[in-house]
Amino acid sequence: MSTSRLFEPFKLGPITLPNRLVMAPLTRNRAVAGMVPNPLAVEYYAQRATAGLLITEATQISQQGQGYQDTPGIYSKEQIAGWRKVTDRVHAREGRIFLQLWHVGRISHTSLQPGGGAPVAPSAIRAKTKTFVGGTFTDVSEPRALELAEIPAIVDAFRQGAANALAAGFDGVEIHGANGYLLDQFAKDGANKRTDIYGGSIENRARLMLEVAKAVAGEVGTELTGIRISPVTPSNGISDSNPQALFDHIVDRLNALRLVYIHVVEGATGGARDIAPFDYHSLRSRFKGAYIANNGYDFNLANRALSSGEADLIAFGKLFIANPDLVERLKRGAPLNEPDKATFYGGGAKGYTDYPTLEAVDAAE
Ligand code: 8OZ
Repeated sequence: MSTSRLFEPFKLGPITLPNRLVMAPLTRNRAVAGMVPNPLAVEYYAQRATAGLLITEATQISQQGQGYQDTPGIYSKEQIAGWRKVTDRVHAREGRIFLQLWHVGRISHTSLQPGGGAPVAPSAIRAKTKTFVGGTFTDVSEPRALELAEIPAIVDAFRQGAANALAAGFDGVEIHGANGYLLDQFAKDGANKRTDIYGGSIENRARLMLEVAKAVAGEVGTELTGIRISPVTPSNGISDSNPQALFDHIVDRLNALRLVYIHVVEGATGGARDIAPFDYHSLRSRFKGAYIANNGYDFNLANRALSSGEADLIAFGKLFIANPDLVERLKRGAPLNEPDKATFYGGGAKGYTDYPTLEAVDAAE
């Protein structure tokens, strides 16, 4: 048995996590009609309930906020009812689960948008990236710039999504401020060329993310509100000329809002950790709440980050896809299952709910 800070409890706002492992939000594209979570999601999340904290796959707060086929929502009664089954089963297994609130902004396709319209963005600049619709990867559509008058409704959709998440039984919510989606598009000057109060200076570009954080925290409580950021990721064609100054400012303001955690994707999401110089310690020291570190962590790197005090919690993505009992496996130093990329996005039980636990392996022997 391994002794590691990873297996020590952590108090996150009102809840006590039994360990420091977080299941990262992971898009799986298996929602059913009406963008209701797949019935298999109940078993998928429950299988992973020994994680200190589960964070759901990114979940759109409105139809406009959807950018890929078959991602679940949190804006209809049916979606809330579908998620309720997930939270009930996770809680029955004594797990804890936050819902990730998502608006994709320009990373979308007209075929997914209300009335077949253009996706919305800070500025009418198409991202050089693809989305997944109709079973294939397709260029994202040309977006239109949001009118100033439309912005309050977007903030309100995040707030309502958070209220719906609590109605569905979630323990809290995570705002998706990362990976080149709407809030990251507003924050970063590669995507935001606005000349109103939401563009130009760092203060102006950060405004939407901070308004959303304030509205969500006002709805569900600061102690149930976390946020994910990715200061230097190039995901989805995003870029910024001065990410350190931008995110130092954002994290100062998130600290003033007293959010319960920042969840930081360090480096290129799902890729190199050292893609660009960035001082993550600066964010850590500015923020008094919890710091969840993510991206390419394995057992050793996680231990180092926890023992040096660089992070409070570590989020694992691909390892949790393939290892429902990741906590137990790391504790025992047991071998890990390999994730199967071909079943990450879309499909059914294969590569979703059929990864074996150690217990299942032992029983079969
Ligand atoms: C992979 C495929 C589609 C979306 C993210 C929500 O990167 C995603 C995502 C990841 O945050």
